[in-house]
Amino acid sequence: MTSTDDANANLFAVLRAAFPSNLDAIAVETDDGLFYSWRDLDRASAMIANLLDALDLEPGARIAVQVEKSVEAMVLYLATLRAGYVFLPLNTAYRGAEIDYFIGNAEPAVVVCSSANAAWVAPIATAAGTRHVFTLDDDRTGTLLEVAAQCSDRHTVAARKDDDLAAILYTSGTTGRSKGAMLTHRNLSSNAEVLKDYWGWRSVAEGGDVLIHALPIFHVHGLFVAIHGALINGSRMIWLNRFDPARVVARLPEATVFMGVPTLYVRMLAERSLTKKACRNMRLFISGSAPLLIETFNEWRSRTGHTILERYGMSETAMLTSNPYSPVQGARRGGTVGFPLPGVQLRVRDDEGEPCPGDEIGHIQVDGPNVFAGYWRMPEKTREEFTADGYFKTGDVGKIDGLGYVTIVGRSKDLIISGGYNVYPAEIEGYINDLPGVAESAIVGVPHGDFGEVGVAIVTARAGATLDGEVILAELKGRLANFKIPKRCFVVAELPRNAMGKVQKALLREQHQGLFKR
Ligand code: MCA
Ligand code: AMP
Repeated sequence: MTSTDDANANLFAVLRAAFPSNLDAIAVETDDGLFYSWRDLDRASAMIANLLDALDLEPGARIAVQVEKSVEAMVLYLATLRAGYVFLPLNTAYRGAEIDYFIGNAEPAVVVCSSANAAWVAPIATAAGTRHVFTLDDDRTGTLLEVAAQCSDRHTVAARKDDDLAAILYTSGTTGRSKGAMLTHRNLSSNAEVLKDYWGWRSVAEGGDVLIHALPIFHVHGLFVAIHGALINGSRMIWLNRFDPARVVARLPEATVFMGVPTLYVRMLAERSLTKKACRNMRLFISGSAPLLIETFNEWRSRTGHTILERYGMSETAMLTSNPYSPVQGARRGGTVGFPLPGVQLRVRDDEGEPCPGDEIGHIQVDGPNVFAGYWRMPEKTREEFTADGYFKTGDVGKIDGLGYVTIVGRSKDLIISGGYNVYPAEIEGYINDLPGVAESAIVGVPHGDFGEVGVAIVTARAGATLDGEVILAELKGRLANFKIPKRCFVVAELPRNAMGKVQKALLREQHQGLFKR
């Protein structure tokens, strides 16, 4: 259903319209034995939406959420949509310095955090002017649910237009400081509708689908691509609050669709229980968020008989390209991210912004209804990231071959993707450079058998100071999300520089690339 003048463009209205007629059917089954019907999702999201409405918030108010994954956390997302507010998910690994920045930048009216973190999150929120702080834990406790239990389970979905904000997701692109990508109801609903068809989701009448959901729900992949994919198709989810390769493999025989970052596939391949028999009921394995090594692609196919479908997306755009689902559209080619999705314009330009002839490598630029509305309160930065004719500069470097397949060959932005999480060297270098005795630092990504790539720090000391790499890493712990902390830290006399005095990161990558190879 797309929005017209009379239809409500609120994404929740689009998803709710796809709920099966039998609301008592199971919508979500958790891996530890809880069952939620479609009616449960509708009632619970209505109760929390009524809680939010009772707070008398400004239109466009942000609801910041840093909680462990749970079905209730998903319901909070749905409630925020249906009440018409702006959902702001935050990685559960973020610590004080990061949360301080996000809440200061987004100024949320409401913050929902885990009870374990409330002691340090609440003061940050209050200092930033947040008037309401609730707790929500993954064992179905917390003040949010206690208050919502007193609210009505009937709620009229707030009317929202295509261009009204639905969510803000922080990402950093080139510079170290995170920017809030503003996503509208239409950005998200248009992408969900395209993927529903493109990935062959089957209606209940066609036998339906069952998605295994094992990704975090504070990023696009788990929050939008996976959840919207299931909900907009009325499909059941088998829900894991934390990824566990053995548990995912054990549930594969009951499922039909799985989505993961490459690390999840690498870890499942290490499970002896992963066999063709375990995958007999599956119809689709999707990978994205980071490059899928051709070795993983090939090993998965020989072990399970399934050819992984790799796709490419961003926080600013949701999904951009996908390998074909049906053989009629073409082969799924490992090492490529397939074709631009219907409605997505994708082009490759050189450093001067001119078209790259043939399949020459250049800067990937995109346009489409899924491309975000800009960075939150950063109009200048937003303008820099779009071309004069309105294409978004992805910061990715790639090419389009003669058959139309897109291949990502690198990034012009200084970005490490570790286990599917983005690590921005500039951000970490900033923290290290502020440590006593440090002259300067460079963070580079090196191959890692499990996470794909991880950060390694190379640091120089001020005159007269002596540094210890382990001490430097220990200093970062507790201040920054653990996944961002470099896995090794080397102290050197000086950093290699080119003629212009720029640190030669490529040289550092080459020096350390063998550190974590399997
Ligand atoms: C955990 N650790 C990591 C990572 N995850 N280190 C580097 N990179 C990581 N990704 C560290 C922890 O800090 C901890 O270190 C130790 O590993 C074990 O932590 P734990 O939480 O137990 O790790 P895990 O459970 O094994 O998590 C690994 C994981 C997780 C399951 C691969 O990283 C994950 O779910 N990644 C998916 C991220 C995602 O959803 N990406 C989509 C982004 P210590 O012991 O020192 O604390 S959306 C996107 O990119 C675009 C839009 C798109 O196209 O989708
Ligand atoms: P994010 O900051 O979470 O929006 O991450 C988006 C970035 O992830 C993209 O700009 C790409 O660099 C990378 N990415 C996403 N999907 C893929 C993929 N299939 N292959 C390689 N890189 C990818």
